[in-house]
Amino acid sequence: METQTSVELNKDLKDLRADFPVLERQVKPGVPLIYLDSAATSQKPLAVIETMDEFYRMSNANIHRGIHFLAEEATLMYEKSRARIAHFINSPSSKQIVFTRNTTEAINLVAYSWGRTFLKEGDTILLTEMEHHSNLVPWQILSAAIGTKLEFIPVTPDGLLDLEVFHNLLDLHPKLVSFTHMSNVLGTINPAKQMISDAHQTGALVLLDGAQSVPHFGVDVQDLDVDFLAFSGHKMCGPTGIGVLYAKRELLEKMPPFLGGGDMIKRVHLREFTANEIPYKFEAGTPAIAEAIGLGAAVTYLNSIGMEPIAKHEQNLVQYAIDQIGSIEGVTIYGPTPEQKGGVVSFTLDGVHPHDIAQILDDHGIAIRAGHHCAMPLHDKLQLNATARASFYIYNNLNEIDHLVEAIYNVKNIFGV
Ligand code: C6P
Repeated sequence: METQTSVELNKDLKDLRADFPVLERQVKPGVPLIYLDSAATSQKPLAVIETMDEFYRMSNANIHRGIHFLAEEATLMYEKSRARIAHFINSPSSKQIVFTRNTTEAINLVAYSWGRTFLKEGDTILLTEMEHHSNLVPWQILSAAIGTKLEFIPVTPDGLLDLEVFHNLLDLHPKLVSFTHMSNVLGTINPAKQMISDAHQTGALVLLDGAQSVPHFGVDVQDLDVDFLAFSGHKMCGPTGIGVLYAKRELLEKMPPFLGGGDMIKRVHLREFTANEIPYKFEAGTPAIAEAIGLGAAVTYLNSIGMEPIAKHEQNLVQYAIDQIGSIEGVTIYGPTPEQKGGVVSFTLDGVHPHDIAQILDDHGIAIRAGHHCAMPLHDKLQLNATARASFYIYNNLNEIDHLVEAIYNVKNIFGV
């Protein structure tokens, strides 16, 4: 049943699975864990776990403050990690990499700092119907505060963005177009490069939500010519608590600080301050030092595999999963055809609530997510309360998908559907 490329990839990836200690777990005696929830958060390889462990054992100190040996070492490790991340997304400079807690905070930073400074009442922000709440609510908060208007690119019945409507909406001359590179529900990979170019022609800036793209395929900010890119460490083999905002230099230079406190200043007087240089201007307080260093290790790990083989592997998994799950009677899969999507398969089964599917799959050791996946408006559009979602990463294989399919048949048996 396996395609030629999958067989090759699975042979290579056997060693790779050993890098993830959690994959050796059994959820109960004789039932091994099958982790199909990487869109929520990925598992962590030893390379990341050991780097963070080593940092806390041997190098722990606060950064940018001390001149003692450990402080200098910790600062060097933190900044080296920033440089690795810059290289990973082809940022022209590591100064354009702002560490945040996650994608959510990175988008909020832009909405708060750039939005409140450069937008005014009546300005249009163009979003899409497939956004995660993290790329909706910050703009809703901004609109409530300053009176910006929100418009939305619709999702077609095939699970794609309606690009014709997008082009019509560009006639409104939005100041910002903000959209997800890859949908966490439909798996749709949006044609970011073309959309960014089209948006730029009408004078709009573009924010790309890279939470689901940066972990899974090569994202080159210079090639895309994107203005802002937000992503999370924990979805790309890194730790929780660390994310990234990339932005064009001239934008970061002009944006005021988001949070005030230590490290983001050059000079403080009782009544005023001068802000530090970029990116420190946006990193108030003691940052997530070990986590930033862990994310650097994650990037090195992903590079050692290569983003192209990762994307190809996931493409094989999603193709196989759609073929197999899609052939089960009563199943509906949401989103476009496999060539247009990443490693996410959201589905429903007639007569069974997605939470019940997830519950029974859990008895089989299979971890999936059920619910609205923080994309309620998209589920409203699909006229659904919830979907069941299996999502894949480098450590998954075709065998696990076979188990998933068997388990779905068991759900059908239990519910008599
Ligand atoms: N989606 C999911 O299970 P944070 O929580 O800030 O790291 O990422 C937010 C986020 C933003 N955009 C997209 C497209 C996302 O998928 C996510 C996170 C997870 O689908 C958790 S809700």
